[in-house]
Amino acid sequence: MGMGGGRIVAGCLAPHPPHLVYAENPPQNEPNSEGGWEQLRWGYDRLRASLAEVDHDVVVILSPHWQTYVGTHLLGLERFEGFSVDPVFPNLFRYTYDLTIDLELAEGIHTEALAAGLDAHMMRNPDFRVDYGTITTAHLTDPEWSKPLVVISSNRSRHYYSVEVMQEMMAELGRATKKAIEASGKRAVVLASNSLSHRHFTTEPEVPEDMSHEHITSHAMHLWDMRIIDHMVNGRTKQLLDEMPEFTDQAIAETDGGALTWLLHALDLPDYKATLHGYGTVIGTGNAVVEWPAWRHQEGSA
Ligand code: 2X7
Ligand code: FE2
Repeated sequence: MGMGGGRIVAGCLAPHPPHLVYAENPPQNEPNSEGGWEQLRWGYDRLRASLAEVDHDVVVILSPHWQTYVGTHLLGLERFEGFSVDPVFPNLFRYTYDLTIDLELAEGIHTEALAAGLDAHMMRNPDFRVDYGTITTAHLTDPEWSKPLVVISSNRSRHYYSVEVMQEMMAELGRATKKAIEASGKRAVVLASNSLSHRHFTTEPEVPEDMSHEHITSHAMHLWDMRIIDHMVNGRTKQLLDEMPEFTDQAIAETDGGALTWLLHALDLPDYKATLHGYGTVIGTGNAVVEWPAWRHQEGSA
């Protein structure tokens, strides 16, 4: 791990539709499927192959489905075990998890967040049920669960205040995350667990994985998703951040949880091109699997 070499080696947009876990039929998930959503699952195959080439010690995730209203929370015990059910799709996602936390780094981010003037808390309840967004993103990026995690909540400032306040607070949290990773001496992969446009169909086909029903909910949602992806793959981070409030409002985007804003600030506003590993819709929402290969832009990295 090399003390002194602490850094973010890759950052990813790694969305969490539970349908993707359902479609893979892993032993941890109860329901069985005939597949489905292959475009996105092939995207995750490519992301996993890419991350396999990047030496790292820890994976840091921010999920929009761990929603906190009094500050940012971090999982604060070495291990969390339990059974996670998606409340909207209990027919698809009933997953037995057992995850390990890098407590030292979680504490480091907590300390840096407080030092930056943010409110932050460690979650020390051993019976706390980890949200399905975190579990889905962790599973899809590493089905072996081979690395310890740091798990960060989504402070819902977009909902109790405004989308602009969400941006400011998540920018600060991103900078605090970067600082703590650098001080830790560890090499981290950082994951924003969110979809892009997020208008859902309100009914499901009889066979949920029947792909003849799957498409984006509207042309407007498609245009927004393509615009945001174009910014990412061309290194236009600042423009993306400028447009984030409008995108979040107009595309009902899951960027409302702040994960993408947090990630882009943790990566220090990258001006290099991100790699698009895949795009696809899930029950009408837009989802992109994207990687910022930070290690390629750091000296002495391999
Ligand atoms: O949480 C989700 C999501 N973000 C996208 C699609 C379908 C279900 O759950
Ligand atoms: Fe979601």
